[in-house]
Amino acid sequence: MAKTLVKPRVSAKTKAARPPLYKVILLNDDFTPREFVVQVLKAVFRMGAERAYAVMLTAHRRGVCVIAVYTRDVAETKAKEATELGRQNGYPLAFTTEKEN
Ligand code: TYC
Repeated sequence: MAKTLVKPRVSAKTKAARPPLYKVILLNDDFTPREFVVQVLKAVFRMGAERAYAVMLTAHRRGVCVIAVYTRDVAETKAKEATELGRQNGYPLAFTTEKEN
């Protein structure tokens, strides 16, 4: 009696590609008060006081500090919002975004 060959079904489900992530980077400057930088980090990036202070200090000492990674839209919106808060208060505080490798 001929055996019936049963082929296993191979799942054809394709997983959605993960969207690329973007870093938000804090840039040091000589004018923005440290306390103001900390306030912005807490307000826009939802950091606790200690983390915000540590991030501010890293940017102050090294020139830049990566704050967080988000999808492109979120990263760009937060960087813009945070930079705008500085402008509204007369400070040159700057945040940029960069695609993660
Ligand atoms: N360098 C600023 C000062 O000495 C403080 C500062 C820290 C500004 C981090 C920006 O991203 C920054 N007042």
